[in-house]
Amino acid sequence: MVKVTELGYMGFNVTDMAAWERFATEIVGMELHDAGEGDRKYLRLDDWHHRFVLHKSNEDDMAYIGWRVPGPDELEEMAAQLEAAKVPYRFASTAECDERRVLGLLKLTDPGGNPTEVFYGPEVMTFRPFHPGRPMFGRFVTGDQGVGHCILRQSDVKAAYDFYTKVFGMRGSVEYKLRQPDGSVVMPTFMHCNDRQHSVAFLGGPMPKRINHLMLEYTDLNDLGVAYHAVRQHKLAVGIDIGKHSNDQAVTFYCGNPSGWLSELGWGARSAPSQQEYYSADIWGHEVEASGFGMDLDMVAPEEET
Ligand code: MBD
Ligand code: FE
Repeated sequence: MVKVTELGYMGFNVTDMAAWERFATEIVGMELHDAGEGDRKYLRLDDWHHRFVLHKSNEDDMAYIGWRVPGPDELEEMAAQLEAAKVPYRFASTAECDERRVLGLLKLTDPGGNPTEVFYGPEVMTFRPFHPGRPMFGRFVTGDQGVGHCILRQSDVKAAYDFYTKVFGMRGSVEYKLRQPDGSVVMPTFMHCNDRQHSVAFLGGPMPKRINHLMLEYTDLNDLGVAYHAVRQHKLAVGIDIGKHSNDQAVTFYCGNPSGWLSELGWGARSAPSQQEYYSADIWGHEVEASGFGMDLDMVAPEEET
């Protein structure tokens, strides 16, 4: 069976391009690459042509997500796996591949209705080294671990689990049982496809957008600190304050981005597990602060509860 190897890229539909450019570069540290196309701008995190595309739009949501396979044979095999699982898909045209700066591309939707692509052969601009949008102490963690992780909308978590394991070849499970103040228990599911502890996760239940958050990871704690300070200085909404997760053990915080969904910024994550575990709280912090981001999730360790 062929497996996806990384979360490679994403497209975002955005209403406020200027606000996104400032947020992505000045606060997060991404490199803006304007190819003069008018309706879109690129964001770089490493030597790839881009990792994210900002599309000028009248909605604020994820437009598409791209999962990588190693090469052309694996793309063909993935097509066969989609066929066998009766998931509708199509091979993208040469023009569509060029648009994404990849050699080959399949287009489909996941069980949650999220526009999903499987690709091989991204354009890597070895002649154009990553140039951060603001001074950085280190870099973004990418390479074999892909660009980061996200939480996507899935109305049927079982269907999502089956798709991401049986068709995309990922592994994972419920990793938390979080008892909430109202007595309910939230059980998020986390999936991995490489060393990154998770590349995609599902909360289940209704979500206003396809995406809840996208996590990017710094190699240097100072860059997380600089981002956190800038978010506080600019008085951006903080959905979940700084803390340390039990599953990936990353120090992270979540801030509202110009599209009104969350950008999780982090540092220090550990690798994906070889055997699954679950947790009932985070290690420290991660207090819910601003509500309205679909992450009013009580993850605070018992000693910290007031
Ligand atoms: C995460 O990255 C996350 O977003 C949540 C809710 C729990 C653990 C790790
Ligand atoms: Fe996360």
